[in-house]
Amino acid sequence: MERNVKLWAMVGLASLPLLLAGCSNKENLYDPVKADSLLKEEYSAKFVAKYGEFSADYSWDATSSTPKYQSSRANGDYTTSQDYYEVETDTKTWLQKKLKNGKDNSSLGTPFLMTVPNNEFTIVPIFQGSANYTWKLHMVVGEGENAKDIEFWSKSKGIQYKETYLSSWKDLANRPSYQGGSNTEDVNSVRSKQYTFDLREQVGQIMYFYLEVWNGNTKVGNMSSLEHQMLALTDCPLPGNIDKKNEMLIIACEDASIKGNSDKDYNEVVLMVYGNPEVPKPVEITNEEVKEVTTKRYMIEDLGSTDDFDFNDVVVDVTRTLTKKMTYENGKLSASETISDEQKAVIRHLGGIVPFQLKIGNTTLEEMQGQMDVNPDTEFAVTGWDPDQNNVSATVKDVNNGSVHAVSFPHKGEAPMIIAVDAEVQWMEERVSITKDWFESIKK
Ligand SMILES: [Ca+2]
Ligand SMILES: [Ca+2]
Ligand SMILES: [Ca+2]
Repeated sequence: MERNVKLWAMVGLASLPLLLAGCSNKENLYDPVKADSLLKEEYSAKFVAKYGEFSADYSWDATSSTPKYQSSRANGDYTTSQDYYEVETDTKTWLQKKLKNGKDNSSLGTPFLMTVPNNEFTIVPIFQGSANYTWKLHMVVGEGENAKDIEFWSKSKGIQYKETYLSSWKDLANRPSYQGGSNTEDVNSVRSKQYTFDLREQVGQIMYFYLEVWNGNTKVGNMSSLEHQMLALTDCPLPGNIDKKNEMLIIACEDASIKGNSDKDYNEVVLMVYGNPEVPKPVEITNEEVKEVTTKRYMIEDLGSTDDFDFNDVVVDVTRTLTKKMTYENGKLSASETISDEQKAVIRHLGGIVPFQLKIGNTTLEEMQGQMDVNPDTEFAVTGWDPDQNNVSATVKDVNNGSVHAVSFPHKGEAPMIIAVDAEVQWMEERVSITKDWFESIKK
């Protein structure tokens, strides 16, 4: 691979004098096919001259989290910490205020699932209320045949406590019922083992929790976040003993069916989830429907000049919103069906002079005039965009000789005229080239 790139780069550079010579040859200018290939060769050569060689497997797609619901099984699962995490008093105080014991707290949240973040995240049980039932905590990652059900914790497992009058830590599982049993409400301190997951291979996929609930040897049911048996609370202050780079989320669980005679206080077990920089993002489920939104920002070079790489000549955000109908069985997702696919494109910025025509998915937009340094924010309905395929292209017109150039999303190893980034990434100032470190963040 490396060798090919070098060779390709040398050819690119060696052809530069020929190209310059070619420009004075009028015959070449009027051969549109030749003009197109010459211009692109010139562009590639200058790109390599400016940035040096780049890996032949760069994809030029720097977006971080594309939902890929179809991909393979989770493999790494999780690791259990050697040390304990001690729950801060502030967290416990916040929790007890938020989740009033014995009160109906169901309005604090909706049914939800989550999406797998592109970083490790950690789950810690931080509170247990009084409960006769026992339970096993499951996390499901992915859906359909590839769904993986990971059982990673059970009631009181890995939790220790200290009474006000004791100086030593004891296992919660052995706390006598006359002292309060597994309820941590009135103990002085609580500490727990932590469960750290690395599911980056499944980034963007669906994940959710459920409690498998038992009454002695009789199974009561699966109490799932999909069916409003859990709350996702995002407003808890980050504890002082968690690094500030983390985001955190509280998951509060109700162990009796809220369709039955549950008190709906959601404090039988409370989990803290944290991750740097992100936790699994809760996604609200309304009427058993969920919206999966994917946005990519495409930054396009219009070839109006081949010596700047500002990638701001056309900046367009493309968004796909899939509405999926979810079907459950025993608290687990049994099927999801896409019931609508809405797509739009918004032209965020123009910074070039040549006329251009965008094609996004199956939709070819009207030709537009190039404009310098404007943010039109004009929106168009589009269809057929596939975020995994990056099927976005443009035709640009050379106003001097009328030649038309097709600009498409680059194949691996090609000098790019289009780059995909997250919609939060700002475009460059006029004629300020993107820097090389942009490519270094691009995944292979
Ligand atoms: Ca309850
Ligand atoms: Ca440019
Ligand atoms: Ca420009």
